[in-house]
Amino acid sequence: MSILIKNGRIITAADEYVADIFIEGETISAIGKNLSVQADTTIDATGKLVFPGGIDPHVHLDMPFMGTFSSDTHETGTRAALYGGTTTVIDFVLQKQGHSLKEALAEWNSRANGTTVGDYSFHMAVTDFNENTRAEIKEMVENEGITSFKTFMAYKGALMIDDSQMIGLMQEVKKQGGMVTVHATNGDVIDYLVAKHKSEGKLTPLYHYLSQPEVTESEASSRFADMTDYTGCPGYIVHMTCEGALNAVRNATRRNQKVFVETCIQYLILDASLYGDDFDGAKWVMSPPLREKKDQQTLWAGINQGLVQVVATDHCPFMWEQKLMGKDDFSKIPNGHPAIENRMELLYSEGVHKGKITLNKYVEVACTNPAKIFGMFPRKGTIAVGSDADIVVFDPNETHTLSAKTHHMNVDYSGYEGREVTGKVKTVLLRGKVAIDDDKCLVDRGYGQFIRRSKVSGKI
Ligand code: DUC
Ligand code: ZN
Ligand code: ZN
Ligand code: ZN
Repeated sequence: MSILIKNGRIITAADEYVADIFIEGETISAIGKNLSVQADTTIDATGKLVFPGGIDPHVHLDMPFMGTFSSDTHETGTRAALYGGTTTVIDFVLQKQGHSLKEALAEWNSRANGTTVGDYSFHMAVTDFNENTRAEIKEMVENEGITSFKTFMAYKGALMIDDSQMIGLMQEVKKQGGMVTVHATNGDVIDYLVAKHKSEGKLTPLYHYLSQPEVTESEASSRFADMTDYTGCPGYIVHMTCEGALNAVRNATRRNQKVFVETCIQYLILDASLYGDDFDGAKWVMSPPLREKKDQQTLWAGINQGLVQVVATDHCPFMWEQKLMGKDDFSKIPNGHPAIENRMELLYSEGVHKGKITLNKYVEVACTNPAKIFGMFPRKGTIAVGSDADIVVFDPNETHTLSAKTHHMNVDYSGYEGREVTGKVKTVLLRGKVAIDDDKCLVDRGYGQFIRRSKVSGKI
């Protein structure tokens, strides 16, 4: 099976040029002007952008959390991702405290293996670091192709580890060639503020936001950076939202330290004014919460300064019925927001179309850097001879309106209902197969493959 994509404007993190791409089997076999090849299928990309399939390294599919499960399965979530131009996702396996990493991986494999539509990998969330866990880190890296280890500095009693566990984990992960990633907020301070607001009868979604002030994130980001500096372990801070936290990383650069930073699309374009005085704000109850306009400015600047390397989603959808679990108590609203399908189009529309980032930067933060940081490059994340043929053909001018009525995520509301975007995903290839064409999905459940990842160096 061969495919020729003709005459598109090819965008990578480094280049922009008009050429043809020839695909044989699952990989790109030639790139050039006016290629003279015989292809089974030809796609005319004249006037379109052609960029690598998006990589979303932060999604939660079918995840047990806060007494329920996130509502997208590995099937529905990866299919929705494909509709939105994201061909590979990295999902989180959660160790149960008191149990092993292997048990957790078996549980996630039982839900994801053979059910995904798009390609996927796993981060391992270490929620209980002890001598048994230590011995399993090497197995994860060497045998399972899982090279990133997620930690939580919040959610005490379920997910949080303390600083002594963090240091021990970092030392072991460094030794095995992996990376430690972190949800960096100060869980003790948040728990104190949650309890205080509840005791005062302050129970609406607004108080979710007011229980996680900027300082909880800047303090934890700074502490995490200090611990990675001390241990020498490669570090990555997920879903950064604010100026204070980014300045903690900026400070770390002054001692010549490198800490990777991810933000998510919602923190770039939505702000805390959405937490009004009624329950509607539950749509945006996520952790950390939305912040201020000044934080959006800092994050866009951080992308252009190279301090923020990745734009992900933290996709963690819940049906409105599930959100209602917290209708009388904000602390019972399942935390999370759906965006796996919207990230690439929103980042194009709000970032490239509005002149905040260049096209090359767009590809870098949405495709190339996630692949490099997490050990999938150059198989994923670029358009090059020998790379997987994961490709998006994109119309930069077509406008459309986002809505729960038309999205493919398994969730009955949209955080972006009625928002007009400029730019539309037209055709998506995954490993040499046309997966999406004109709003139709042409690959089945089970087409997605688990991507084993390489050891990482903390350098890109
Ligand atoms: N934050 C969320 O909003 N959802 C899932 C986990 C997290 O840290
Ligand atoms: Zn067990
Ligand atoms: Zn988190
Ligand atoms: Zn998350």
